[in-house]
Amino acid sequence: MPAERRRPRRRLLAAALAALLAAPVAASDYFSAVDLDGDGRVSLDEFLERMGFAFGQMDLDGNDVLEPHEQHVPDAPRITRAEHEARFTAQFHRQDGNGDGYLSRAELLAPPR
Ligand SMILES: [Ca+2]
Ligand SMILES: [Ca+2]
Repeated sequence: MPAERRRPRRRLLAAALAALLAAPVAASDYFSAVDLDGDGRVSLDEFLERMGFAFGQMDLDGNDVLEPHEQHVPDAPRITRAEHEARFTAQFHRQDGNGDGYLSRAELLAPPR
């Protein structure tokens, strides 16, 4: 593995983003991080942008596939970027409780459906 792949800073960033996706961290910060234009609601584009950014940070070799070691889960199935987007598109619509095409703060922070 080339040396630049092992830079601790990059590993820490990937781990931090993995934690961000997995854990109910500081809720207001998470909402603000996803609501990129700050209009108080999260569009599908914003949601996918944020999740795509996390994908890019975890995809250490940049091949648009997350291998198990890149997901920090030994038995995780490989995930392509397209599968990742499809998964989060589906989750967006499940979270959109009132079906208006945007996630409110409450909808975004609700337990995953
Ligand atoms: Ca927004
Ligand atoms: Ca909504």
